Amino acid sequence: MKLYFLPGACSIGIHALLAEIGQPFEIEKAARPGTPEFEAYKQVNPKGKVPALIRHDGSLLTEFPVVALYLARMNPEKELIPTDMEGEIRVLEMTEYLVSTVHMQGYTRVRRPEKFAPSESDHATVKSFGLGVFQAGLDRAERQINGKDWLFEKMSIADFALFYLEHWCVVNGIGSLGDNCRSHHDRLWTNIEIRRAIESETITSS
Ligand SMILES: N[C@@H](CCC(=O)N[C@@H](CS)C(=O)NCC(=O)O)C(=O)O
Repeated sequence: MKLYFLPGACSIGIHALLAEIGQPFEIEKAARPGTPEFEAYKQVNPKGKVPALIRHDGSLLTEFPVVALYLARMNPEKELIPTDMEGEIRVLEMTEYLVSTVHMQGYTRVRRPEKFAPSESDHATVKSFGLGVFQAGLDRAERQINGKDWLFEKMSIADFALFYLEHWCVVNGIGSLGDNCRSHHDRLWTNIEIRRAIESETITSS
């Protein structure tokens, strides 16, 4: 299996998940739009995004929640997705919310306002709206953890979606973490396998 990543991008959530699972995998740096390497990367993933996973049979899998679910199902001994239907849909509901709303509708507005409004004069408004969505997501996660170690009773794929958002907050100073989210972030970040995996992204790409 091979993970295509961009250093520090949302693919760190899948990278951390692969490190937690502990089965062998490779990583390769993807390319950003506007770089000479991007056309070649689009031959691998026509969407041009990360995370992108090349599976054992050579096929491509994209979209964070789906890649995470696939990895959890492929490694059932790690119990990263509940096996009862109610448990499973609640974990998927949270994962989907964190990626599709908090990241794509919130954080992306703050970092890339030009994707939402061509006129620069609108960017401050777009960013402010995005920050509201992003912070509301972090606050919702904060309430849901409520003194537990994880979003649900056990560690699940949703924790890896929350982790990359928390990490962006810590590294880029966007939004703020409450005590539960801060401890949740640090619980994953101080896991040596996860830390090594994410730090290797910078080494791989230099
Ligand atoms: N819906 C996709 C979104 C992935 C996404 O937007 N990834 C960003 C990185 S955080 C990306 O590849 N950006 C490249 C770019 O557009 O420059 C998913 O869930 O995986």
